[in-house]
Amino acid sequence: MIFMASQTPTPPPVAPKGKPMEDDGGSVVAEKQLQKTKPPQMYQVVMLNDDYTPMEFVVVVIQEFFNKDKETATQIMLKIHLDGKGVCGVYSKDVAATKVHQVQDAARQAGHPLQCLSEPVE
Ligand code: TYC
Repeated sequence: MIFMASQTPTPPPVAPKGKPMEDDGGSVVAEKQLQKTKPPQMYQVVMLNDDYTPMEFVVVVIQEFFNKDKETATQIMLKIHLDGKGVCGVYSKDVAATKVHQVQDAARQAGHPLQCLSEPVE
């Protein structure tokens, strides 16, 4: 048996995103876009000052593991030396944790007490 549609279906009207839409009956349809994803929490790697780790070692560590040039690494090291701590870089949680381990492994191997940690960025 063959059925034939008497009318071709018309697609429903589409409202511009976020704007209310008037239908034929004059009623208002509100369309709300729910935010489903937020950007991932980022983590800053903070290095701590101590009285024993040589300045040059800290500069090299910052250059090597945080991809800074010598001038920038020196400025970060001096900030840590003067303020007690400083941010070396901001990363995803896993990458920040890896950087902390890399720094601490290098410091222990060289016999220095250098400490660093990662913390969520505000
Ligand atoms: N305070 C150290 C010194 O005078 C240098 C230093 C800087 C150590 C930064 C650690 O995270 C640090 N030799």
